Amino acid sequence: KKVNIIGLGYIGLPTALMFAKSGVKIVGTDYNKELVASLNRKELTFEEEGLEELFESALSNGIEFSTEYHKTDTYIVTVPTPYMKDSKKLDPKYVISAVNSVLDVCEKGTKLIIESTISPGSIDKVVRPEIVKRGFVIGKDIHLVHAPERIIPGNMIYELEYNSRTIGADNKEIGEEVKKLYSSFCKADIVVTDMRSAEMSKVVENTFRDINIAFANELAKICREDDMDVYEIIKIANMHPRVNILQPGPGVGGHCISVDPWFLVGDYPDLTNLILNARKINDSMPGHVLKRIRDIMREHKVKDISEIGLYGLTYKENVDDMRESPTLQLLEKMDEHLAFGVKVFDPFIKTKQVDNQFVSFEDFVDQVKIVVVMVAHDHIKENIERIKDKLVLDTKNICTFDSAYKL
Ligand code: SAJ
Repeated sequence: KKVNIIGLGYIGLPTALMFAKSGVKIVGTDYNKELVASLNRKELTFEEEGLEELFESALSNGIEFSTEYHKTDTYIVTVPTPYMKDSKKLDPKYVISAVNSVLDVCEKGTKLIIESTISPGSIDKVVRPEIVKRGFVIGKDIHLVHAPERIIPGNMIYELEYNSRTIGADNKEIGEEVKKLYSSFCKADIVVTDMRSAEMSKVVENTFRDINIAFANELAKICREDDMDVYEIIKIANMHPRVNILQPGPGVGGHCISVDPWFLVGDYPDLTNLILNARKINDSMPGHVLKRIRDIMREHKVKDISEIGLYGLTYKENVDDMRESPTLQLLEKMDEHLAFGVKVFDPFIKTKQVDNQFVSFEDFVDQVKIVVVMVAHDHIKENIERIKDKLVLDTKNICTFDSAYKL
């Protein structure tokens, strides 16, 4: 029987391809007709290291893509769970709609595996009621499983194979069956646990990283105050066997680390001082970058905003995803305080998604006086000599020359 993977985005597609490569019969479903058509034309929809080769193997193993749900007994839901900026809550509408579409076609005794990140408690609060409402008996007609994804953009294919995984299930036997399914490609440990622990551990992992980055960012601010070298200090501290501080930067973006901690803050407002403050520190970083830009403008008497260039629009290096990106947050802040006109460039952003501020790399290098490195793409590392004579604010500590200003 085939496994039907619902949602062919950043997580669903590589997962579907990996299953197919390992010999599992896969139908990938997405409601986006264009996306499905492009996959059927053998064209990938986003860039990721190793994805093309994986696509080839999956195609030769007969993977199918469709806009329709397939009648079968195993579904994996990898639809997006958008985040509502104002309420800081997760919007489960795509999960709800996927679950209902599965219920329309599935066989009795179906395993319904949710991989999408959800806020802890959502299986009970959101998913179960949908199933019960439709007259299905959970544990008999439908076996619910939560198998949160853990792969990192930029290294997804490797991590699919070598990261350990968590399977949350009501029923241990079903958990073991799902574990067997994922073992078709996952070489690492797969832990079977209860539903609540699976939901919670996923969010805890991302919250841990957010707090660690917040610590590094706070250190960067302290070091700025008295002109100390935060990178040197972190490097030395990390030589201690029990210290492992992450790197400061212009902010924390992406759809995961900057979002998931809010679920805990939302549900436990009285108990989440540390988590809330870590979020605040990381969210304050684009403002800190703006302050640094102002320092440099003042020092060098640069008055014209169009002489400032922001390098990098994506949320991190070597990916094409702009969700919650620190540069977009910085641009928003600049709009509040400065006139429009700062220039931007990113080698991964091909369309003019950022109005007419987006220029070619040639124009960028020609026209700006101050370069703010916001993202450490390989592209800028390879072209670092081209900006050597500019005033550079290096928020990612990649510059090989001493003249660069740091966070
Ligand atoms: N960042 C720093 N300093 C660092 C590391 C990261 O400022 O030392 C920034 C990045 O520049 C970026 C943000 O943090 O703006 C997040 O990037 P990331 O590479 O840390 O993580 P994501 O969001 O791409 O992926 C995370 C991963 N979670 C953990 O490492 C705990 C990944 O394994 C998850 O699967 C993913 O979230 C997810 O989907 O939840």
